[in-house]
Amino acid sequence: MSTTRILLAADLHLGGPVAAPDAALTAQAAQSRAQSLERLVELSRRQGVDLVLLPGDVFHAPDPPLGAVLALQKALDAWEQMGARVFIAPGNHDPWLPGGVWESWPAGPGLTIFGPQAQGVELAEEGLWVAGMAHASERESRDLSQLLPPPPPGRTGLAVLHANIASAPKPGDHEPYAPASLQNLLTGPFALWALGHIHIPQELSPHPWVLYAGTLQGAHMGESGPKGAWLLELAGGSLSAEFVSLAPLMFHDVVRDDLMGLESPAALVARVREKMEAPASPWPQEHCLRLKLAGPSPLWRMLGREEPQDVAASLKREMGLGGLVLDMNSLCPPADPEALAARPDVLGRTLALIAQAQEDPELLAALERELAGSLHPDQRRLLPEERRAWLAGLLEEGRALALRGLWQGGPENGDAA
Ligand SMILES: [Mn+2]
Repeated sequence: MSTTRILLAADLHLGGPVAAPDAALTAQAAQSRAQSLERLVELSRRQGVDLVLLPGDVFHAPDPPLGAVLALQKALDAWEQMGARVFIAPGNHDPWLPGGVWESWPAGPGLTIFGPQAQGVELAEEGLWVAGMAHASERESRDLSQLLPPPPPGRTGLAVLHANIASAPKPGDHEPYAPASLQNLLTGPFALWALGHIHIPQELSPHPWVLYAGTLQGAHMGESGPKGAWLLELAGGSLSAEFVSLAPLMFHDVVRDDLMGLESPAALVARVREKMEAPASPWPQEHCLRLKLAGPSPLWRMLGREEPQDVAASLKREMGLGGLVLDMNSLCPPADPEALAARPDVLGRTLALIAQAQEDPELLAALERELAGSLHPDQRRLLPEERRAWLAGLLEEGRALALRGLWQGGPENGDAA
């Protein structure tokens, strides 16, 4: 029984920016997208991959820069030499436009770039049918999944598409280009849906397989978690899938507000590490962490003694990180703010006012309306409810600031902590 090895990667965004969370990583960040593509090629070589599926946003823009074009051509040449067939289904960032980069791309013997007309390619030897199509604009509104030609009888169908499934978990808002419904994919004639667009790798179904490749390299701290590609094996009609972490820079986003029991900095580091998901990668990765430490902590004095950047430098070094963005604005002493709010002193009055604003939606709404016009453009752009949430966060930070600056208590001067 012959086995077909398939590599699925999407949203390479070649030519697009990657934010370096540390000045020392600037050069590496600039190279990380091209480098992740090199790793993809090397993985294909090591695994003897037969098919490479690239469902869109291969380029970050319809007119990609020279470096991005050269990087892709080099990869395609390498795949051609290996005898791998490559299928590209352009997405919303790199749509197929007349006279654009895809129309003029040099043909290769194993290369299929799907165009604005749905198309199926028969691979008779493997018994496969690979179907796909391109976004024809930067705002594709059609459900392309329903336009793909079904596999002929006796062929296993693989669909390659850049599409938005509304029900799939995604970070924040995602533009609903080429909307598709999972239910339609599940009842359709394809054995595999190789999807691009959402940057979180995910398996939406194992039968048929519905997979988002995720992006190959996160663009910034907001694109946290493992980024890489799926390796699939197709043998006798059954498919298996394994995710391989490839991104040269891996971003992590960790919030810890459960710090009360931690009495030593080493225990704090261990608690943070617990939340840093880091699957093994065949290649070295720099790990960059956005860390928010919040709430009451017996370590508040130690962490507040130095400048925050010095605390961040020590944690970064201890944890072997490439970059660390540390937010301790909501860290506070292990005091009871409710009890303190009853006191008639400055701290008590301040805490009482903050608590009032936190508990009374009317007061918060009034504050939001009063401030809306005079805020920074970043906050003026927000919807009223988003601005209220932002203000609520500020109140939380203000409470921590008041506790840190005005609290006189603690066992060392006879006040109960
Ligand atoms: Mn996209």
